[in-house]
Amino acid sequence: MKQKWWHDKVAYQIYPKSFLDTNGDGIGDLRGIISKLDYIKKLGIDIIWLSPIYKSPFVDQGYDIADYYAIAEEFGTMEEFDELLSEAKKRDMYIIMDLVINHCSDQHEWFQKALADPEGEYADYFYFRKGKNGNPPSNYRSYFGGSCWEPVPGTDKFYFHMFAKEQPDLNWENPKLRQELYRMINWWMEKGVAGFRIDAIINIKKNPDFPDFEPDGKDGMAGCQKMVESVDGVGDLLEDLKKNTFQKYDAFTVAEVFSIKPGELEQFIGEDGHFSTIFDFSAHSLSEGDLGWYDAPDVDFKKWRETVINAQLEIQKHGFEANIIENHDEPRGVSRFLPEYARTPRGAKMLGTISVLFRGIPFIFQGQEIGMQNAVWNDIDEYDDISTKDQYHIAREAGLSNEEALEVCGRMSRDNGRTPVQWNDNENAGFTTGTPWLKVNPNYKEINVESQENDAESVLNYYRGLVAVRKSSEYKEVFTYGSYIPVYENTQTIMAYYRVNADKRILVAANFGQDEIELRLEYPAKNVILSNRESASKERVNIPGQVLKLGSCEVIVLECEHTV
Ligand code: TEU
Ligand code: CA
Repeated sequence: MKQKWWHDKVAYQIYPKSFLDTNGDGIGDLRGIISKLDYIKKLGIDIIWLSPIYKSPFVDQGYDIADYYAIAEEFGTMEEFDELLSEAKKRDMYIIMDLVINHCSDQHEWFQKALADPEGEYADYFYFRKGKNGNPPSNYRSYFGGSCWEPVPGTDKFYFHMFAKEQPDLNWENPKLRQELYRMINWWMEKGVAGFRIDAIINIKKNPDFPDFEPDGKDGMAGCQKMVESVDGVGDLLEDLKKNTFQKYDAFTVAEVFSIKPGELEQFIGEDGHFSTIFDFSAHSLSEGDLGWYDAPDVDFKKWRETVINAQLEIQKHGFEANIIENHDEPRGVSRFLPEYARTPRGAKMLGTISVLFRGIPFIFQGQEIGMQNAVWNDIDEYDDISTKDQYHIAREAGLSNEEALEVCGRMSRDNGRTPVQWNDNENAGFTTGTPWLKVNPNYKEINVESQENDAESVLNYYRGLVAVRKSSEYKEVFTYGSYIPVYENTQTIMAYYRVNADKRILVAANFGQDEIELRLEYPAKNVILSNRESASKERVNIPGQVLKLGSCEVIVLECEHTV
């Protein structure tokens, strides 16, 4: 396999609005990010992904871009962005931007011009279609609820949007539009960004006929992803995109791809794939409801284990995926993937170890490194997220009470990942001196960066050690290129795997259960590389007689004898 500059990197996602506010307006900003670069560096991070910071009306928190060449005033200025780039560079870190090119904002000048002249050239930057007897052209339900079609005022036409109505989809069949986007991407590359996280990119290919699908809900509509799943040809668009942009710069690209067809992984992440990598969302899919969040199942340990093992085995045949336990669209991983007894610092370390040492590019989401958890939400008005509001209504319409619907949102809301980073135990967790745009999780007195800085046993210091192990000169090779081999997969509570290359065999083993477990080692132990056992009991981490004892929520990273 050809080695690439990003293969051995560790990435960190910043959700700027919630990271750190430095001017008291309650909104995180670029200054805040700049001031924490040393903190991020100390965590061992190489690549920083910034969720959108472009000019936007923030209907969908910046995923609705009004100007691809401007920084949102809320976040700062282009000068500050340039400063961020150069400060990151000084520290050997790379910045990647969020690239939202399936759609833009309805405030973008292209869309404004399209509305002003629905027969003109800009209308063809979007999907403007005649309705059927005054009804929308097709029965698609958007990802955020309601029809995908919105009337174009003063005409018999509708425009297409897969997300909010303020996020009109761009027409990728139009070569002019594509050129505009490529020019913009190259402009950011020239500026010095190292690449992009690419938003919702699988959606760019439409079926131009927009055929109706069998309704899948009481509203008589069908989820618009039905069209995405049934249409062919996205690969041609993605290749065109890559050749005209990323490839010329050896950029790092990580795409958000939810549905790819069987057998297509090679085309996406193989050596000549459309992208450097894509996120592994296999675990995320386990708590997807058929009808909405309200019928989303809890994550079952065995199902989760089987799913991520299969994903790892499949992915390594082709390349690398990006491993996450949470992001800005998800509840916190500790609250979602761990049973209640494990939602502790110990559990957070365990989950982090399993994820960070997987084969692939680890992405750590802001706050994950201190074990942030879901917040408690008492009222639907406490939420800001458009998707949460939609899901609340879906739940209510399905007959759930206010309390029940709130419970559902509390479990699943995207705002769980978006509450401000908990920096210290001052008011508003040190995030802002003003009023935070979204509530701070009240558990900030117990969970915050400052207290963890001073605690050798904290989740934060553990994560630092974990990333350091992964990147250490001794183990970097095996954790980057070593193969992934699952083990003990028939046990009740153990999640374990080997990372193996020509000269090393590492066992990563975690006990997700409540009782201590004994495992017979298949290969003699050489040394303990990492353990989440608290220091008072660390001396117990020796392995007499090849029997490994793992207490509840204990994880161990063990180098084994390796003979080839
Ligand atoms: O998300 C795409 C997406 O399909 C899912 O996030 C999903 O629809 C959503 O979480 C439903 O709750 C990307 C971004 O990550 C997300 O923040 C944006 O809202 C979306 O695209 C639109 O740009
Ligand atoms: Ca601010």
